[in-house]
Amino acid sequence: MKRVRVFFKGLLVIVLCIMLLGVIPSKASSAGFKKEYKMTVVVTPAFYWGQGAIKFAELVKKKTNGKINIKPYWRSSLLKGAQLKSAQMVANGVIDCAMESTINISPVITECNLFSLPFFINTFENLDKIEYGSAGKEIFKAMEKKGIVGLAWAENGFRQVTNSKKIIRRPEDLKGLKIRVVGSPIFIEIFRKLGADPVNMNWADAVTAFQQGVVDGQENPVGILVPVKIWQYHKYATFWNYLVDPVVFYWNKKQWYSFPKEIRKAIKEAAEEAGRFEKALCRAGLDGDKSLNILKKEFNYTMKVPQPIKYMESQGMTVTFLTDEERKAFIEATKSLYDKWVPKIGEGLYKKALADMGK
Ligand code: X2X
Repeated sequence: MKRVRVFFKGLLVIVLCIMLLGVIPSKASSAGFKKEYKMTVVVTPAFYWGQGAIKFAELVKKKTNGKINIKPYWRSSLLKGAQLKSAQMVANGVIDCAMESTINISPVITECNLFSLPFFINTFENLDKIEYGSAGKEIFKAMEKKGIVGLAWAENGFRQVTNSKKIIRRPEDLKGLKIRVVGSPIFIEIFRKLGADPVNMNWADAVTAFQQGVVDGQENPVGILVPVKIWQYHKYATFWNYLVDPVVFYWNKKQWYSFPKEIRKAIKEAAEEAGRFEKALCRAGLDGDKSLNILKKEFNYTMKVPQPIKYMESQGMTVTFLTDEERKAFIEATKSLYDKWVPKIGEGLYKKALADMGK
């Protein structure tokens, strides 16, 4: 009888051990992971930027073997359209992550206004030098201090002005034009300096404003202008590369460092790859064959609109490029903003950016 009891006790111990061994590893592998990680994005999948967000979510799922599922929420819907609140909401953990423009990050990370200094960074080469140079690193550090971790750079692009009234070649041409801008102070100040009448509005409301003619114009890069079919509302575009709009993949800091190392590595790699893809979409046809080739060779992707400027013209738009002389007048008109904004951005960061560009 005693032997039988010992046997059953032993059996029970073995069964319990097997159960524990089975349960513990599976619990550990899913421990701490949410069913869904919310990502805020200001645009929709119709835009190149939105395509980059989809690519990121797909790559993260693949590289983490399905452990991390990111769901993009389009048109800043988690923020009721208030795109400028994205960094604050990711920093406080209400939203897990974002793929956002530096303009929309700038209320929390003042350093991000570096990219919005008028006529400061004029070429893709200079932008890359800054992003992957000492200034870019300093911006990521500033982000960490405020509770968000920058994972990789992506892009919206150089912003160009469009309007329904006239060709813009000189600051005087902007006089009195109602131009929709993001509600970031530096944008309002730039357009006031140029004599325009800036109207600040979230992107979620902007298209209706174009349709109804509430505003005469707006400014955005090709990656927005082509998908939104801006020619439906505006006949005139001036390509002046007056400032640039990078996009950053970023994550709530507390959550980020709670992830195991291999998960962080996988997500970061996904962000870098999705960023490379999305940057190429936004630059396609604007940097010779470079980005078109990246898309074809690395991503097996053929661009539907490989020549965006010609395409805009074929849709009836008049696209204007400034001469150096004309450009100078815009530089002169906005130059005083540096006195106010460089100290806010940080003298040190500004100098690093200049050095990164070799200036
Ligand atoms: O609001 C805009 O213009 C947009 C979509 O370009 C940004 O989010 C900065």
